[in-house]
Amino acid sequence: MNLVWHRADLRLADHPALLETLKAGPAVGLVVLDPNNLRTSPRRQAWFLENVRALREAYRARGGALWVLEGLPWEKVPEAARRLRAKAVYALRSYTPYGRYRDLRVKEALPVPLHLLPAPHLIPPDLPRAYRVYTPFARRFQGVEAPLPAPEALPREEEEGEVPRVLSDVPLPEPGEEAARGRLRAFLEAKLARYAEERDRLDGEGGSRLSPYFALGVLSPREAALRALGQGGEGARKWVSELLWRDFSYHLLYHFPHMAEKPMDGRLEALPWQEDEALFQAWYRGKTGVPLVDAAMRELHATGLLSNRARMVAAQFAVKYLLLPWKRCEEAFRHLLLDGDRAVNLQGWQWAGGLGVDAAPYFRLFNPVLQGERHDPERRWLRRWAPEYPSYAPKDPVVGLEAARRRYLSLAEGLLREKDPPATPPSP
Ligand code: FAD
Ligand code: IRF
Repeated sequence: MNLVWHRADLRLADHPALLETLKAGPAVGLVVLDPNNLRTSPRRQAWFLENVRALREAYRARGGALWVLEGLPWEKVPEAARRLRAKAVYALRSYTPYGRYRDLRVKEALPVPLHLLPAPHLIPPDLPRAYRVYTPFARRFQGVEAPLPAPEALPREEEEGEVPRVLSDVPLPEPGEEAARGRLRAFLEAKLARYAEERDRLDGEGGSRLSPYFALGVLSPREAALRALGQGGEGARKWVSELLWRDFSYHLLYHFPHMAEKPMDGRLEALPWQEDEALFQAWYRGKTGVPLVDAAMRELHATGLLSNRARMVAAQFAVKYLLLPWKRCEEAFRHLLLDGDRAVNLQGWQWAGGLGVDAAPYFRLFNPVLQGERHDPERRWLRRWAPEYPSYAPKDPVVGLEAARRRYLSLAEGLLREKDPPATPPSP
């Protein structure tokens, strides 16, 4: 008997560890409900748990069994291995700091080998060469390898453990691999061709809304990319480039784990971050008086989802216009998102906040008025989420846009100039 341990890969298709386990003989699936991962909002707990339940159903439908144990992985994985007399445990490699720490501890605690296989990505995040800029990273993309099939039948075994129910405060998408695949199909049919033009819409209608599935590995990015590229066209290329941004996020956090705590450009740590509770609450609750930012934060609270454009503006507003402590904002934002993912969210915040990810220049500031007018010209999205505003013009804003913009530019310029190497060596 062997064990295949699912973590952020709650699916049966394109799962190298599952197939490898089955080659070695009969196997049982395992999910460990890890308090370190589940210390998050009810909506995200519920989304994870509902996808575990769907995975268990998929195991059952093929005759197999998924064990669900609650506790610390370095206790529960060895416990499951002992009880099943497993000869080995298989899993897909994790690239995040906690994932790597956890896997080391489990390895040490296990009396049998833990085989970690490369997880399906479009570009392996752990490329030995560390890229800080997206374009050269994305050039390493050489096409998609064919995804692996899901096993048709799984070995019979007793099930163990219950999947708890948690009540979500937002409606959840339908969980599970089949639902994800259905959504992918619908997106490819109806929206992919116009993706390049429509992806910036503030209402998010141009995108696939597959991110909550990708975040838990319910759908393999290889399967998604292969189908999109098979359809061809500019929309497909653009969409796959967004999936590459996802891999780039894991790549960054893998090589620069300190980006979880500090700006990638360390000089910007010295910005005068405003420890101002009222200001934070105004941003977090969508009460800044800046219509685009307020609509974004309210949609996020109400749905757990938000378009990329609205995320960029809301996050950048917190960092550059309000100078709010960006780590606190990043974390609060992540706990509201159904797709909230440490690596991707950190990349998004550091990119939008101009904190040193990619080549995003510090001096670029989105104007939330123009952004609204351009990407929601009929103001339908605005009316839905912040109906008190007749237009994208600020109304009693917590900061004046122009004054805040100038304050930020002069602060950032000062810091970035200060520690730059002098152009000519100072004379002795
Ligand atoms: P589509 O447009 O259909 O794109 C397809 C897939 O590509 C997405 O599902 C996602 O997996 C990936 N993707 C798309 N855009 C990006 C991007 N900019 N960076 C990395 N991957 C991308 N995405 C998350 O999945 N989790 C997060 O926690 C997260 N936090 C973000 C925070 C900020 C401040 C910003 C600016 C962006 C963040 N994103 C995050 C990226 C992006 O906004 C979402 O992935 C996207 O809006 C999801 O919608 P979709 O599924 O319709 O995407
Ligand atoms: N992975 C687990 O193994 N166990 C859990 O209980 C997890 N809960 C999660 C909850 C939410 C909201 C997300 C992800 C998880 N994950 C869990 C997947 C982790 O991202 C993955 O295990 C990673 O390697 C460790 I979103 O941080």
